[in-house]
Parts: sequence; C-alpha cells; structure tokens
Amino acid sequence: MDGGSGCVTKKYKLVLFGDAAVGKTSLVLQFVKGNFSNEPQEATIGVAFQSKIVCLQDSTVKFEIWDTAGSARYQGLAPMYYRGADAAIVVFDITNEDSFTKAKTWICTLQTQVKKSIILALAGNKSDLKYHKSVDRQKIQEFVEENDLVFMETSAKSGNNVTNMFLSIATKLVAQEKEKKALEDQASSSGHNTTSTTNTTTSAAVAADTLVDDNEVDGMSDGCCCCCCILL
Ligand SMILES: Nc1nc2c(ncn2[C@@H]2O[C@H](COP(=O)(O)OP(=O)(O)OP(=O)(O)O)[C@@H](O)[C@H]2O)c(=O)[nH]1
Ligand SMILES: [Mg+2]
Repeated sequence: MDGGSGCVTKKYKLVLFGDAAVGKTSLVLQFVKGNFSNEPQEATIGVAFQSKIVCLQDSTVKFEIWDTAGSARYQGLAPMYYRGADAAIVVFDITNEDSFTKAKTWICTLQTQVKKSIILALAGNKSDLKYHKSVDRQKIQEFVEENDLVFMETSAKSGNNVTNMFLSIATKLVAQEKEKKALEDQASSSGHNTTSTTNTTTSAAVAADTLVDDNEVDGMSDGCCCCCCILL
C-alpha cells in the first residue's frame, strides 16, 4: 500500500506492556491523536487497538498498535498479543520503583518468548513529574545497556519524546528490514555483494490526513488509523 508518499507501506505489529496506570494508553493517544486528558482515565479492559502511519525519508511504516491492560487479571492474555510482534514498548512510571521492576520482568518475558528480531523499547513515562522521587537513572541506564533497548523518558502529558520513541522504533524496523534484504540479495547473487548495508536514517516526513479506518480486529471498537510523517 502507498501511504501517500509514493513508497510502499510496511505494516508492523507493536505491543505495549507495563504495570497498570503507568500511562500506556495515554502514550498511544498522544502519539495517534496528539492529545492528553487530565481527567482520570478508565483502565484498559483486555486490549485496545490503534494504528498510525509514519513516513520516513524513503519508506512508510504502518504501526498496528496493541495497547494491553496492565491489570494482573489480564496477564494471561499477554501471549496472544506479543505473539508475532515486531516491536514492543514496555512502559514504567519514572516515579514508581515497582513499575520499573515489573518492566524488567516484561522485557525478560519478551526476550524469551518472542522472535529474536523484535525491537524492544523501554519508556520511563511521566517525566513531567520532575519534582517527584525518580527511579535511579544509573540503574535504568545499566539495564538499558545490558539489554540493548531503545530507551526514552517520555511524558504522555507534555508529549515529550512520545513521537521520537515511535520514530526510533520505525527507523530500527526499516533498518532491520533493509539488512535482511541485503543479506538475502547477497545470498542469492553469485558471491557479489551488490547491496550496500543499511543506512539508519532518522529523517522522516509527515502527511496529516486520517486514512481509512482499517480497524479489522474483532471487537476493537476503539480502532483508529492516522497518518503522520515528521521531519526530525
Ligand atoms: N503526569 C502524568 N500523568 C500521566 C502521564 N501518562 C499518563 N498519566 C496519567 O496516569 C493515569 C493512568 O494512565 P493510563 O494511560 O490510563 O495508564 P495505562 O498504563 O494505560 O493503565 P491500564 O490501562 O490500567 O494498564 C491517568 O490518570 C493519566 O492521566 C504522564 O506522562 N504524566
Ligand atoms: Mg490503558
């Protein structure tokens, strides 16, 4: 599919996990719709689905976003959502140590249960609460390095780093795809490497229109599909 930029759109399944009330739904809504509600939010029941198209410099990525419930009662459903995932964002609340502990467990589960190529990102959300006690930055940094994660402190409230987080993931997914294609080309050629290795560009461009609502998922009444391209 052409996302309006003249290049082929590649679909990727992205899932969000993390403790209850860390801001998963708020991050998704900030990314997809560009808004944040100060009203108390209803906890997600089961899962919510959204989608959004991001146009990078030479490719277009459609994120199919599965926003899971943090409540323990839905944890049994998790494998249904992480199965086949191309990327995951594990969210914790930067002011809540327990939510960081839970995030580490999620990362470990995803590393062992999902395909090796999955892009794993960690979001330390609620960075706007700067006067609150924060999870030790050193501990976060060590964990991020040990596990080779994309990490950003985000704020669904202010919007800080929300788009950046998704764009970093999109960029990595595209780079990974190019690398895979280059290796395949190399393998199928007679030993001559005609494809250069991936250039991990971070340039992106945005179109603004909402595309067809392709909320093809059963029972997902919240489905939404938007198109966004941003010049970094
Ligand atoms: N200050 C601040 N509050 C936030 C931020 N993100 C979310 N919140 C608030 O945190 C509460 C929980 O947000 P949700 O987005 O519903 O959290 P969730 O992780 O989806 O929760 P579950 O669906 O129960 O798993 C809400 O009251 C939000 O307004 C943020 O970046 N900063
Ligand atoms: Mg939620």
